[in-house]
Amino acid sequence: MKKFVKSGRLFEKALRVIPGGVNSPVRAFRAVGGNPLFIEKAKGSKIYDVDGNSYIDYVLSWGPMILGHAHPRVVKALKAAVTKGTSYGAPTALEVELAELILKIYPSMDKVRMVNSGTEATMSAIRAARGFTGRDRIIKFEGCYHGHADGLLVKAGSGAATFGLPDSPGVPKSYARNTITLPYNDIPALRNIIEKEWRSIACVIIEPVVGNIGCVLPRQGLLETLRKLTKKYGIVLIFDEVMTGFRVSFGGAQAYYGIKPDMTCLGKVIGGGLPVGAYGGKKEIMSLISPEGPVYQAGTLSGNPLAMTAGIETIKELSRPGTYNQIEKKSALLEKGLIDAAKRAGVKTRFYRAGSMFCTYFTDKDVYDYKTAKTADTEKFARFFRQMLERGINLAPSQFEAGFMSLAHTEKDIENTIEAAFAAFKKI
Ligand code: KE4
Repeated sequence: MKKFVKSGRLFEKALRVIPGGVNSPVRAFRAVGGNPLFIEKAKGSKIYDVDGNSYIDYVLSWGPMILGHAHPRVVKALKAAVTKGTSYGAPTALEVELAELILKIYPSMDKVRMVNSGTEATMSAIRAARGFTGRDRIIKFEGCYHGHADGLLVKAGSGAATFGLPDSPGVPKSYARNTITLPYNDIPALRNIIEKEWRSIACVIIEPVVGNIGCVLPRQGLLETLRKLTKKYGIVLIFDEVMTGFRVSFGGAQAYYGIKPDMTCLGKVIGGGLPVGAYGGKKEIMSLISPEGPVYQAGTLSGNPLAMTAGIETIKELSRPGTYNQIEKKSALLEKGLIDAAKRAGVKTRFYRAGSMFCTYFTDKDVYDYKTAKTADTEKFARFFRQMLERGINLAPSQFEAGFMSLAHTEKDIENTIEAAFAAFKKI
């Protein structure tokens, strides 16, 4: 039995000074029970808690650590960068270099603006879309998470076409009213709303693969229909690729599915573990962004030299030939092993994967939207999570989160994970 004494003590102290003892809710283990692990360090595919327990890590800081933790190339570059100061509040060559790299890999964007989180990226992209179209309302999809800006913490109103309702205290009804929430993969509902309401709709924002209800794939035709309808009615199509960018493929979901959005939001991988978000798109839209245009958006630490350094080195390392074949092989090996382990243990699961993001649902129903994801047995997931933790495997502490593969995971790591999963499936 692993010991979690020091984590427990730290959590008690944290609870006295930080809401819920954490700086982001999902880390608190509320969905799986018990106290969260406090992490001491990480290297490659492994993460080590303050009690000295080690784990093969499939959270990878919720996506950024695609190279694995503390990659030598990134650490070396950061060590050199930090001796030159940590922030200037003035432009640097590094910001130009990262922007040029991103625009080369995401050609749907003519220009890109660095911010400090995915939330800032989506919030700013939506403001740009409203500024560009002069329209107020937005469409999002149930279960898609785009960060915690007010207008995005909204659930569907009674009838889908009616006004959204706040999904959190503190969000004014007046904000929520401008957000229409639709079921993911419901093409008729999407067509119906747009054809009726397009005059008031500034943008549609979508996770082209949903990583925030586990891992939900777009059905055949969803993204194509979305692209056609938004083009026809002058609605800005925003792909929130904060999670899918450099994850579903090097060029993200837009390259993988061959769909060109009007705007793209990025985060996670492009910061290599440091705080970076980015939003970009067609020049007609991006030329509206201050100081070039009237749509205001700013940030003290946007384009921070350390964060740019980590992002540049990460993307350059990812650009090496054969990298995505390697991570695809590792991800496919894990997928096969987990599906097989559940079957052999007689546990009904559904497994979905897009590139190196994936999810095992504890359900025997197909999962294609929020409602069907909710058929999963969260208690069973929580028991599985605990069994895997005991066996030294660190999974996302919620049935409704995605898991991630890194280039640092070895075949041995994956074999150990599959063995642990078989034992865990049998125990739950
Ligand atoms: P941040 O503001 O957390 O950097 O990014 C928000 C965001 C935007 N868009 C997508 C598609 C995202 O997945 C996220 C954040 N993802 C969660 C994981 N479910 C971050 C983990 C957390 O909230 O602590």
